[in-house]
Amino acid sequence: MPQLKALIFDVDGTLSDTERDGHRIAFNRAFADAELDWRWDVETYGALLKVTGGKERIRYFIESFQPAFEVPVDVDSFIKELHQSKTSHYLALLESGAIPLRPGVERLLKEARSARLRLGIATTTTPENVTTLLCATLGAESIGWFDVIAAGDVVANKKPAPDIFQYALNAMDLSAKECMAFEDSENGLLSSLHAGLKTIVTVNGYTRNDNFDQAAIVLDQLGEPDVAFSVIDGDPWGASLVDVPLIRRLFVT
Ligand code: XBP
Ligand code: MG
Repeated sequence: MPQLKALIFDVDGTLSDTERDGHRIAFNRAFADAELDWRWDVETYGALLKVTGGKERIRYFIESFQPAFEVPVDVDSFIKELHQSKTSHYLALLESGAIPLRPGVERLLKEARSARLRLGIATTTTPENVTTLLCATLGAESIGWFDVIAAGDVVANKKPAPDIFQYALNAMDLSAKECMAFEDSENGLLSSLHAGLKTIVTVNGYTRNDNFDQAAIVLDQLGEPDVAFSVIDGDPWGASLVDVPLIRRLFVT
């Protein structure tokens, strides 16, 4: 039976609830700067989230929601520049402290380190978004807690493809059977499962109704000593928060 050696975390929706009040706001500020009359309200953004990757999401929006938009000749450059503007706005939101970690994240990361479990990140978002989030919430030294920050365009095929988790496993020189993944969405779970990882899911407002078949357990959050998680699916083995003992229990089940 392989031994648990590492935890690999998704970022958006898992480490922090970044989409509704973070990325979505940043996209809208970039659209305003570009004098585009596009505004992604909460509901529209929820529909657009089925496409992972900010650049891919803009392209999908143009193709599926803006039939009358006069697409620039060099649409790739147009999207790239718009996305760079969005990322600048998103980084500013992170640096302002507007986006905290979800409950239990800091606690679990520190517990995992104390238990000598290695840590990795596998995310679709832009690498700078990850390091800035870690700096803003845990301090700059937390970047070094992770053996790999596998992020964004480092792989050609984004989630739900397994590429980003496979990239992280290769970088850590680990097999999927030695790791537990943490995700928040159906796209993310498909990615981690197809890469062969058991996966703990913590849902959020946008993903609560996603399909999480085959997840090790589905929760509303990781929990804290004074705030128990709610179990949406799976067996918590009597636990009220996600800690290393529960992860080990789920890992061998
Ligand atoms: C979520 C995503 C990202 C963000 C936007 O990534 O799909 O595209 O929505 O970030 P994950 P970018 O859940 O894998 O962390 O604009 O930088 O892509
Ligand atoms: Mg996510």
